[in-house]
Amino acid sequence: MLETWRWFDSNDPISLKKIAQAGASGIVSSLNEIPTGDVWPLDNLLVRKSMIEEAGLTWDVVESIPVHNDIKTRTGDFEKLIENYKQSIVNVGNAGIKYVCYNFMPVVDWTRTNLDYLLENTGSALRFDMVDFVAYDVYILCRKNASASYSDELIAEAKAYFERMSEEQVSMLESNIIAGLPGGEGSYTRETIKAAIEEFIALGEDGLRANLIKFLAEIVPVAESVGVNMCIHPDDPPFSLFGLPRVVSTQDDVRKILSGIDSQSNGLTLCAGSFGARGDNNLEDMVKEFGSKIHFVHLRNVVREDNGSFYEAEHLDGDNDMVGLIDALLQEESKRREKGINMPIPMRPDHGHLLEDESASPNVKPGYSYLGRLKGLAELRGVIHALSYRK
Ligand code: DNO
Repeated sequence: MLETWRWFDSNDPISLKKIAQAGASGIVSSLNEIPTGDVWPLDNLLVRKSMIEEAGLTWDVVESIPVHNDIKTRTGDFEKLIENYKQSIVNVGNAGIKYVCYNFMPVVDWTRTNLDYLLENTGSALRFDMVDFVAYDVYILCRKNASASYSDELIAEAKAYFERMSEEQVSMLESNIIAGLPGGEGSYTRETIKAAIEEFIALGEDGLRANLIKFLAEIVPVAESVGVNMCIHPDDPPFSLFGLPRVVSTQDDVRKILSGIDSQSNGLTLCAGSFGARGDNNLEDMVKEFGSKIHFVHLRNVVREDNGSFYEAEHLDGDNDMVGLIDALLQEESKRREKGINMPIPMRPDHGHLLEDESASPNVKPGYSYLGRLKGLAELRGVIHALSYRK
């Protein structure tokens, strides 16, 4: 497996030098400075690439080229936006980068309710708490018909929680949910998010999936022509939020996407933490089924709770069998080698805990601390080495 690391850009508090010292050889990055929907210029890609290479690293994966909401709804200027997206893929291919991660989450990108969840060891983690989320949706955002999306029990708990909340807690929860997290797409106010939600709810799951397949039908041949492998990132969390349709949450969802447009360039980002937040997703089985179409992996673990809440655990701890998953990925790589295909799977330690040395540092992005990821990468590397040695 290729050890990679997410580096946002030159404003990232974690320097390329530190990343090289962590032992990663590859970089996962994105041109965040380009507004969503615009073409990524080849020149900007080449400048970013040479910065990375000067540090002795390689730019292996683009994460993400964000997909504009108008493409997801096929409204407004979507045809022009798709043309721009194709041109960005061509430019990425011409810059020599082989993988493009993207997602098709409606309205909100990855979502957590608590960015500083205290762990027993006094470090902190990211958490998605169902009761907090329902309190926001039903009692703070006051979305129309929101209560129809949840059980009576959850609504009662959310009401009790909302009644205890201070104003400060309300605004913190609101900004965690709607202001957007690092690398995420979309930042809203209460009014703009409500309008966006209505539009997507009207589309429904079948409508959203059909729009994804139509988008892929246009971009995948272009990706193929320049040697780029598209890899869709799952919904995070992998279930409906705000009553919105979700189409990349389960093994069956992925099956529909990959078979919708059958091409090596139409692949998957296996994000263990996202898919693994559902107990009914079997990660090893996904590796076996989707095999050669797995182009990129995010290795991260979660502890799930009964009502749908979860928090991000140590990389080797939590409810997903990380050793089993890595074993399955190594087997997939050896199948590729047997066929003479030189495509090691890029992986990155996804997120990390916030530990003492960085806890007072104002610039650390939620989930993207240095030490937490350094620890995660070291543990994962240990597993990879041990399993590779055995084979
Ligand atoms: C969170 C990430 C997301 C992800 C994008 C993929 O840490 O997994 O930012 O990169 O949603 O398009």
